[in-house]
Amino acid sequence: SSQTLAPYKADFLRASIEGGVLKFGTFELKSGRISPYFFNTGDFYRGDLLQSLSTAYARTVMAAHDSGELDFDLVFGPAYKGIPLAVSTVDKLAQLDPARYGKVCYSFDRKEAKDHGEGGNIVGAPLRGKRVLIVDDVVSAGTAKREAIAKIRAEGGIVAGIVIALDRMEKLPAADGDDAKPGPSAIGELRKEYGIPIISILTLDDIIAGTRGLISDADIQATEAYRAKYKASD
Ligand code: OMP
Repeated sequence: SSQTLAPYKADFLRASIEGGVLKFGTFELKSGRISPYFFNTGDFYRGDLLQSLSTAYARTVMAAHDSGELDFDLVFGPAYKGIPLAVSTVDKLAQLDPARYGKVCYSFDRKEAKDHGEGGNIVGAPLRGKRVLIVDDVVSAGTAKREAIAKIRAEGGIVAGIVIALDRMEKLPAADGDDAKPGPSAIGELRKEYGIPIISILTLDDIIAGTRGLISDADIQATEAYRAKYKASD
């Protein structure tokens, strides 16, 4: 039941289902996998939903900071879906603890370089020499996060960690395309490769444990079958 989740996680999961952010059906993922569920942070576009989103990100960031797992100077949101995440998280951090987080900055990238006006590829605080916390939506196979890390490094930033809404707990796609084989987790490989903390508000296990009674049994069974097929071996 949702009792097993921290209250802010359970609230976030409930808001995600009620707001239609977490959907059940048939969805083709970026990786080509066909999933019975999809989590779209772009759908937190209503004021009350945005509040629950930014509260969940800010609480997660603060807990990781308090435990010593994460230290950072600025929050970076990769375009496009990361932009409202970074802005609303910085706003919420400053609101929840102004003494500690009032001076934390945000920035985001442009998808296309601008060659007039102020120029450059980054909007917001410059990244050079800064410890950069990436806030982003979902990790499936991990491709999108690799791109964001490369961009931050090219701007002279030091990637300090990643906070995401959902870890789908999936294995990396096999080189030969055979998804029946066991494989290491996409998030685990990112952690190892970059040596940074990657913290998710929710995991697929949380969704399966926390949505009982909120969605149909058929949707839960399909999601469990998907987990059995694609869950990483580590
Ligand atoms: P990877 O790059 O494979 O890790 O996929 C992550 C990206 O897929 C996210 O940044 C989203 O653009 C998209 N996505 C979701 O937003 N929600 C999901 O539930 C699943 C995906 C996905 O396509 O895997």
